[in-house]
Amino acid sequence: MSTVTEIKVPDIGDFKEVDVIEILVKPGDTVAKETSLITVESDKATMEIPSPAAGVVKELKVKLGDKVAEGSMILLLEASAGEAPVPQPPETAEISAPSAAAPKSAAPSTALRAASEPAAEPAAVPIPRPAPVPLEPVADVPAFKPHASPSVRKFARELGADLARVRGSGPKGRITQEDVQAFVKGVLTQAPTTPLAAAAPAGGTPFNLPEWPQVDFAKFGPVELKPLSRIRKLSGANLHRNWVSIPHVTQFDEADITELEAFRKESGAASEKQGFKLTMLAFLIKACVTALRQYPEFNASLDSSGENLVLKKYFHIGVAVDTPDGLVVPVIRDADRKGVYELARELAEVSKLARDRKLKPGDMQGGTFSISSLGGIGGTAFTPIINAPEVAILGVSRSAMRPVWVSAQGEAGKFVPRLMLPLSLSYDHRVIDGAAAARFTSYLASVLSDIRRSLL
Ligand code: CAO
Repeated sequence: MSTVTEIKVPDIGDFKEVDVIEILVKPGDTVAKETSLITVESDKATMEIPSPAAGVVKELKVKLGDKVAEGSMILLLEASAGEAPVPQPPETAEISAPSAAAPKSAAPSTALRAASEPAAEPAAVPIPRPAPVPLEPVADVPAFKPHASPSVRKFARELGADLARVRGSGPKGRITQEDVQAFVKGVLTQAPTTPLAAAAPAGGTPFNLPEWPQVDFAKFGPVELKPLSRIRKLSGANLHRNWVSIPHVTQFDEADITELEAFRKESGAASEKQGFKLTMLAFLIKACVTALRQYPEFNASLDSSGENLVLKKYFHIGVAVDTPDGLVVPVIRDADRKGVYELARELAEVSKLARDRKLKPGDMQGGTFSISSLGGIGGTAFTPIINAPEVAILGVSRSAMRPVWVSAQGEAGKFVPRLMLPLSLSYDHRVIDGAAAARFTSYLASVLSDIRRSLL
């Protein structure tokens, strides 16, 4: 007698709800154990959910666009003759979002991958690479990281199509199987494509740029090939997406932190006894929270329709941390409820975790606003890239003692030496106007010059 089993979404880590973006089987299909059933996608990653057993698909319980979570029913599976009943729930899906700490043992078919990361090939089934020359001149450098599910990647590989050249028509520019087919057809009928024109996000203005220059660098001198780290590839793809899809403007300002720096030094002894530094960054987080309360549209995200602003009533601040493998942005949660000592201690902990590659994906999620501080390194200003789906990021450069003209108070009519901190606020101009950004940075500067304001 055949057994019909409910196949459900396994543990998908911290992802509460994900979209069903592909259904890879239909009723009547015979599937083997590990055959991919559906592809789901979070804002950061795609994952194929494999069948935990062999059998015949009796009935689908999901459709495209459904939102599913752990335990949601996918389909009914009739076990093949001789098959043991399907164990439920199937093995836990491992997350491999941009974290160096992702477990190495994650099975490729169940691993949540960053959306633009190429799918790992199953070790036991090597897919022969076809000779792709007519479809993808080998010398071309992909100028855009393609966003496609593992099965579409496999399909493209089998056809020898370079996904970097395919325009995605799915949500968020995702490349579908139909897009790959259309691309191949276009190439075969000599349709003109350029890497960026092909890669322009769906619905966006296609770029029509000259081909990427192909240069044999070795012709000009000795070179060495250094593969990009996994973190750099993942963060690079996200930075590229954010850079091309958000209209950035950067507002520059400076804050007089003379008193704040003196206060920080005075108060630092207590934290040093406990083994951490009371850093300027902790005060910056505190001051940013005060400014975000005053200007809530900076602590917000556009919703997926692009028609509403989601104003967040919590203050989770992302902090860019430079690691030998690239940039990561752990999030300090509920910064509004923490004092500067607690923030400083937590900053020391997360930056150590980041550098030791021990951050978990959850440590980098849920941010509402980010700060990138290069002050300890140098520079006078820079233009940070917004960490989508946030709408603003504060860049901080190196403070310097400078003569400032005083026009009021006791020392009116004189230059006085003041410690000035350069601020660079990049914002999403779809959401924030220039005037609002200027108000935000001047308010922030006023809070930093008199930190008592953050108590008000
Ligand atoms: N101006 C002048 N000096 C500064 C400063 C500023 N704005 N900010 C920090 N410093 C000084 C500190 O006083 C400290 O000096 P001492 O060693 O003499 O005490 C030194 O720089 C190191 O500062 P810190 O230990 O307080 O570290 P931090 O809080 O500045 O930075 C962290 C911590 C994790 C943010 C930082 O290590 C880091 O990774 N920064 C890089 C972020 C980045 O790459 N952003 C780029 C994103 S866009 O590509």
